Amino acid sequence: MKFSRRQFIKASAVAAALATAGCGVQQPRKQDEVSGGTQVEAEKWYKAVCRYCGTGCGVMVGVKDGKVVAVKGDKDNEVNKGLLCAKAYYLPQILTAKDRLTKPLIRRNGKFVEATWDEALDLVAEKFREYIDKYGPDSVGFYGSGQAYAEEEYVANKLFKGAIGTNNVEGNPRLCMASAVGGYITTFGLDEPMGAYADFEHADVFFIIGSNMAECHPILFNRVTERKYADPNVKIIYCDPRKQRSMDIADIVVNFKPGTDLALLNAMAQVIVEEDLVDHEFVKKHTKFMQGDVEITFDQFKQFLQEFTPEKAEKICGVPAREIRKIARIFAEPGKNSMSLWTMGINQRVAGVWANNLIHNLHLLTGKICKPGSTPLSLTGQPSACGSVREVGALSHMLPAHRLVKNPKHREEIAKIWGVAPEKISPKPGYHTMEMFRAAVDGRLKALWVMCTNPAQSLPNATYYHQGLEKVFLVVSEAYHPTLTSQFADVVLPAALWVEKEGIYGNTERRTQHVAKAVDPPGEAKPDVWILMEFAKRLGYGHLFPYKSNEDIWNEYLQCTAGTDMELASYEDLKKAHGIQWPVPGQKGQKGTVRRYVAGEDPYVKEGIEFYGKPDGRAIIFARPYKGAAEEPNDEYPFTLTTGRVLEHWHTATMTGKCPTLNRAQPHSFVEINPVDASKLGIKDGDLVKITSRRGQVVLPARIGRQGLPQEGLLFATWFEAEKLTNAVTIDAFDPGSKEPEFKLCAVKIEKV
Ligand SMILES: Nc1nc2c(c(=O)[nH]1)N[C@H]1C(S)=C(S)[C@@H](COP(=O)(O)OP(=O)(O)OC[C@H]3O[C@@H](n4cnc5c(=O)[nH]c(N)nc54)[C@H](O)[C@@H]3O)O[C@H]1N2
Ligand SMILES: Nc1nc2c(c(=O)[nH]1)N[C@H]1C(S)=C(S)[C@@H](COP(=O)(O)OP(=O)(O)OC[C@H]3O[C@@H](n4cnc5c(=O)[nH]c(N)nc54)[C@H](O)[C@@H]3O)O[C@H]1N2
Ligand code: SF4
Ligand SMILES: [Mo]
Repeated sequence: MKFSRRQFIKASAVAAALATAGCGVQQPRKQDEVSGGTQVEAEKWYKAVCRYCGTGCGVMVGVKDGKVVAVKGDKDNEVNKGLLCAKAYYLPQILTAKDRLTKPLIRRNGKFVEATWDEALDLVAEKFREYIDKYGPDSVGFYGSGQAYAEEEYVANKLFKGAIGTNNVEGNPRLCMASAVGGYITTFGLDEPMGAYADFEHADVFFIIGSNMAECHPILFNRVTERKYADPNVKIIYCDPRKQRSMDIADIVVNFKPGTDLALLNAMAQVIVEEDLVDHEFVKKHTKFMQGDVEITFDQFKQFLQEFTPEKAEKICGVPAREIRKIARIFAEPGKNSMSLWTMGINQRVAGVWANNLIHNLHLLTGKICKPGSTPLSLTGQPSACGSVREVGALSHMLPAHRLVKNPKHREEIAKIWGVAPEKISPKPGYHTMEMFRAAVDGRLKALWVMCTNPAQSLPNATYYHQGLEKVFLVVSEAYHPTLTSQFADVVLPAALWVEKEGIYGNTERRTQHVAKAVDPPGEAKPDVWILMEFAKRLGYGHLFPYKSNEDIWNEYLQCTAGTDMELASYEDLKKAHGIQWPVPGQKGQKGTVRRYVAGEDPYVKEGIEFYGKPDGRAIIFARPYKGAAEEPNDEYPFTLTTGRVLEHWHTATMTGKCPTLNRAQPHSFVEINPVDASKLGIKDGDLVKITSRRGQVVLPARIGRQGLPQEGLLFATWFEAEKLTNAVTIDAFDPGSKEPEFKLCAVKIEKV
């Protein structure tokens, strides 16, 4: 059966609507049913979490004869209450794809040959040891993922930082969440949101910016939609330089010029201050104002905002002043609850941290925070960017449970738990992601372990960094071969995938969830934890990794979280519960914490609201000046290129590309062009278009006048197809604070080929 994209989306929407309309949990769709064959009844069901987005939907995985035959929504999971988006139903197919890697591979004379685990791991250990001895521990590095389990990232972090002695531990959340982390830390002193999905049902206003929720967080989008249906007075403000599917539900669409968010957000604050929509009591009690490192007064802040009157902002962002006033008034209306949601349109920017600060400003000025329905909630992309990387501290400047490598007390605490000498952990932050791959190019980095990510396709300015992947001794742990990254590898290690192993994910709303092992991995594929521990043994660090199970690893990690702001739940409780939100003081019980910083909900607050991440308990309202894109269009490169996602595919499509229905609905990467620009250039829908930047080029089929509509001068390209490297074009400029690159904006020219 041929399934068009329209039918596909309709089917997902209908399925979701049916389930919410009281038809209960959706009937499990069998794997064979999905691919058009006969139905198979599952014999046993296992509790797990969807493999894809940071929404973190609970799933039940049905198994028969050692094979996953069905996936259905977990009705006891608060996140999705039994609902799933379409991608999840096809998950069984990713496990049995033909290109699953089942044996280690070693490159010999330019060709990959099969090897035993001993051969592969001995070789890897020998090479790493050689480089560490010759050039020091900082000549090696680890690049992991917000899609790996927390235990996997914990073991890798400990191995590299605590045993080998280098802080060169990074991961793809740097490309994704780093600016959101920077925003929460600078404004509130601690990472991760105070709010939760439970706020959806209490919000009167949704302010959504730089986020395509319908395609990227479908179940959360469904919750927004439900809220709107339940109460028609609910207002949805949708801000994005490109019109997209999510806007179907919006009351107000704000189509501002790409890269001008800071002006728009400051102008909203200006209106709030000018029209005195400020909650003065809240501001006095719980906030202070800062410009850079200097504390300023409310009046000075007001003065600063004079640069951003709606009239002045209109000139920068192209949004009529009256529209800016209108959305600011709706957001700030006294007595109403406002919830902000944002994703990569805000984070993947050279001013990503500042844009995050400005969203927080709106909530702090109006006191619309720490109450049901009033909260700034950054949507996380990957299933465990929070759980496995932000919390485990698997970035180059961090240690577990929100600790920093620079802090001697933090190093000492962690060294003690890890059983290593405190001097072993270096006080110097390692290379951040872009620097790590640059170091591979210029020879500072000699050996690199890549786990559960596909950087050859997902890094910005990718072709440049391919030289580095070519040069370093590259170990890639992967579920499939070939991928764009595994092609550069010296050794490829076959990894168990998703429910072929157990593990912990942590989603957007501080919810920690256990994924049960349901089936065995194919061939000789192994869980990443096993692979890393075997590697550690061969380097002579086996004694530091005595774990017999994932629970043993978790118990050690729990010691790191004890007494911190992010105490986690016990493995036993996590196995039973359908997700538990931290902090969980004492690590016992399944209650968890829905909202932070507020008495009655957050166990660490005795009275009222307290932003205890800051020494004085006050959150900061920042005066942040305007900053545009790193690369603005000019005569030679007259277009702005932005890049992003579609509903059907997950990133580099190594997984979703194995599902025939998803592939049929969305077979190729494409570039959306505004019809006015297209007609000027004589480009028609379906024509091949060459996109060229200062860094590289890619040829993609044009899409004109279909569902996504970039404004004039803007192009939107997808990057899921390995054969068409969109990231050859994107820019590797990054935010100086978060080091997150600006995937969302660069200057290009286009021509019909
Ligand atoms: N189906 C699917 N879902 C996914 C993923 C996937 O690959 N596929 N990936 C997951 C991951 S890891 C992530 S990070 C999220 C990403 O989720 P989103 O961030 O929602 O998705 P994107 O398509 O990357 O970009 C979102 C929007 O940013 C807008 N944008 C471009 N330039 C600007 C700008 O200057 N300012 C603003 N405000 N907006 C701008 C784009 O027009 C686009 O609509 O999705 C997660 N969910
Ligand atoms: N142009 C452009 N580029 C972008 C972005 C953008 O918006 N525009 N977004 C950025 C963002 S937000 C993100 S999060 C990144 C994502 O980029 P990547 O992380 O590079 O993309 P994925 O395709 O998710 O790669 C995950 C890989 O892990 C493998 N895998 C799956 N499960 C396992 C496992 O259990 N173990 C192991 N060892 N391997 C496994 C998969 O087969 C896949 O190859 O891309 C970034 N790149
Ligand atoms: S919304 Fe995200 S987590 Fe939920 S089913 Fe869809 S892809 Fe999976
Ligand atoms: Mo992401």
